[in-house]
Amino acid sequence: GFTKAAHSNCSAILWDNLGRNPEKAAVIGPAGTLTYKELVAEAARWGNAFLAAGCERGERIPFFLDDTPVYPAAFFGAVRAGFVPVLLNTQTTPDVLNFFLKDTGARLALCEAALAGRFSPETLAGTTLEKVVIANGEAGGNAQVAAVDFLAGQPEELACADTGPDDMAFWMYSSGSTGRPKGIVHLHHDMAYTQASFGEHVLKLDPEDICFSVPKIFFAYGFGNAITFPFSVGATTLLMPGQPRPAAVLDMIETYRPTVLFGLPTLYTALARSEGVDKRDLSSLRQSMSAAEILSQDIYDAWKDLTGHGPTEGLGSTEMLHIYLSNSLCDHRIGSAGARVPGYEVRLETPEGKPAQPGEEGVMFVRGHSSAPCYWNRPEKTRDTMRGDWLYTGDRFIETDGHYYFQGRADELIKVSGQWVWPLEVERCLNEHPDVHECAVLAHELADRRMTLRAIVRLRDGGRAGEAQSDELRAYVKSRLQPYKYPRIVEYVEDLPKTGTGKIDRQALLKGQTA
Ligand code: 3SK
Repeated sequence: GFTKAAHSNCSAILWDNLGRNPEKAAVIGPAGTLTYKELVAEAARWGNAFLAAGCERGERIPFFLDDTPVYPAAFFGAVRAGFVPVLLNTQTTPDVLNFFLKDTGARLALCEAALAGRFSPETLAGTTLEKVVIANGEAGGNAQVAAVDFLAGQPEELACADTGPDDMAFWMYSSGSTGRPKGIVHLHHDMAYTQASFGEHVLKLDPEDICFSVPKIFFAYGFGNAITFPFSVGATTLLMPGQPRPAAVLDMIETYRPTVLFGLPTLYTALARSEGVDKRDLSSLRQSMSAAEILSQDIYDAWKDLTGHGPTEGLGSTEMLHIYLSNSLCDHRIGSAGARVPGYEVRLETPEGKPAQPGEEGVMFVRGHSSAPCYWNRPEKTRDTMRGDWLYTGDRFIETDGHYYFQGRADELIKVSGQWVWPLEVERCLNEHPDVHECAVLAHELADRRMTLRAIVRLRDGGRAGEAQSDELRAYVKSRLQPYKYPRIVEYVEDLPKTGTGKIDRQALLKGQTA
């Protein structure tokens, strides 16, 4: 059966551990270890510090943080005191960070010391930001205060704000089809719902489990893996700050012996192909989860050879907070995103608006109580996506035997390394390069089924097609956009095919036709 707990404040997910296992390790890792008792005390200090700083009920507090114990402490302190953490991607470019600060209307933000330079005067221009609390290091500029000073003298007990299950609890941002990110609003009852659905029915953690989410906490996927699920059952989370390079991830597994690993296909590919992986001790892992993209049979098999189990694949969304389609350890169909997770309903609709029949393609709608009610300040986007209590996913699927097979996006967004890329943004960037006359950027499926970007470029006169030029174009995109948006494949053409109205004919390019 499916039982749902509706927390009136989602900090109960952490605080409930005081009554059952206060001395148990809640967080471990290179940035520090905290028991549940210690983590609750830290969270209380954060909540009290936000109150002392004059934060008001419902006020948004952007988090620009890496994965260390500060993240759960500040998150739970903020929500318990009635504030709204906004979990920001730390790869955000200055212009988008400036937009986030304006969109949230924040007065106070948290920033990792190593990233403090990102809060430059240009980034703060036109925003209402007054103070930046620097975590895990020293404060620099005038609006900055170090977390140690911000927290000094704060009590280790915190009364819970008078919130209700349907009150706004936290936000995450998703990149949108127009390129302008959308603030996704989540409510206090949403975390418990993901635990009651995916957590209890697929993941089935035990208090003895140690979870290791390589995707960071600011991703909805990482947030559930590293926070919601382990804390809901009194298990332990292993937090790894910094770049998750394969060797570093393998070192973490050997040192901290996690039992459940969470990653994307890109991670499993990198780990399975990394040098010396077969000599590493991966014996602590009992399950590995993969989401966001399709995993190839090769990598599934390679991971199974290394660990005794293939990665369990699922699919979710930031709007739904976590996974609503999933395989499981005992029922895995390779190439499928899985079956409906208990607690969620899904339906496929044909382009004519009719229910798709088994074997027929349709766009997926999903329904469940972890669904974000709206995008912040975006009524039209909200109307497009949140249709009654159904959420329009834009993902095309075919259902066979209750299992769903991804067929692509209904619009043009492309998911690369688990993150959405709008090809137009990359095209616009490339078009600014002095050697580019015009270009088109398309999705390209690699042999192992991961998606990447393919740029088809017509150079200006004098431009020289070749590897040096391609390297320069890739570096150019990486320096201007978030690095994962670079086109891995660059091809050159004399001319690009055009439609009758003079637009680049993307359909023709997809069919392999050039002008
Ligand atoms: O992309 C996904 O599959 C996903 C899974 C869980 C939570 C969030 C997302 C976007």
